Amino acid sequence: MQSLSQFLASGSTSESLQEVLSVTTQTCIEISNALKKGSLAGILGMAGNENVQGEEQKKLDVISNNMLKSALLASPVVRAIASEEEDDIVPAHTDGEYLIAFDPLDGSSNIDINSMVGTIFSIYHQTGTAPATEADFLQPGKNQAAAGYVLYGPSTMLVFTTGNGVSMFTLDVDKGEFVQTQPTVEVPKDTQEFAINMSNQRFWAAPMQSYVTDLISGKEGPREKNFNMRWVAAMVGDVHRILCRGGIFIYPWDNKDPSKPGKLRLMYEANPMGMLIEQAGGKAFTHTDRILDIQPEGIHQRVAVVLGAANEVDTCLSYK
Ligand code: AFP
Repeated sequence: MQSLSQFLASGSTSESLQEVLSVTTQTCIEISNALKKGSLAGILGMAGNENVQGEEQKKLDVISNNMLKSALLASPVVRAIASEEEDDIVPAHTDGEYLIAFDPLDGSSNIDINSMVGTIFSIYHQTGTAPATEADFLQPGKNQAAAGYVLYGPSTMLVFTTGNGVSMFTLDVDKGEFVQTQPTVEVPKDTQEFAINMSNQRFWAAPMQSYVTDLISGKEGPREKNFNMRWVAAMVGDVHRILCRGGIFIYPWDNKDPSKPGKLRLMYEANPMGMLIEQAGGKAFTHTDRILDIQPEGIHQRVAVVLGAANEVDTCLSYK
């Protein structure tokens, strides 16, 4: 079994991208170690602030953000970072080559119940002669040079792509390094498992209501098969399940807050997960468009998300 550094060195990944991936994943190992200490380190609970999106920050949101921010800003190949927990982008080195957008701790409401959380990252290759600006980040997800996440679960796992398929790595805690445990990942085209927050059902648009009604009608309904439901409440956990055993994940538009086109963030969640799912043979859409084609209008933009098994995504979107 090869380590992450052996895997990267043996492929066509440029040295500078290897450096970004190595800094990001090493920092995630430190985040994983901090998470393991839990209450013993006094790091659970609220930080007492709100992020730019009006969400209360947990102490670990802030700690993870600061760890990634300082590690990435110190790397000479990094041009700038954007984080779900930062109001604005943070420029690093004008002659750096990479822009990194990240959600430092996705699913942070799971921390207090000792359940799954993760770090999601999205990397763009971009050079320039002036310090980076927000406009540099506003590129469609199809331009990503790499994307992935580190899942802090019973074991700590790294899942990423550089555009040549998806690989999974498991943290060897004795050696403090990621080791490749699954060289290829494929999402089956069909599924009988869906993930959606059912408590929002009454707020969804009519086509989504009809689609989910048909799923839960099971064998006796128009789909003529039973569906199982799972909801981790951390996208990173739900997408990991889909990459492991298939399924469809949906966070649709709803009219709870009609001003928001969805809950999930395009740059920190939908784009990196969309790239992973597509690289594993699945599909990733809003209710109308391919996620990776969306031209972002702002770094904290939200979108509706329907991703996973290709045929099931098609079926979901066929409801009008
Ligand atoms: P937090 O990081 O604030 O816990 O949000 C996680 C998340 O953005 C995404 O990872 C989940 O899929 C989704 O929210 C869960 O949303 P619900 O609160 O509707 O379950």
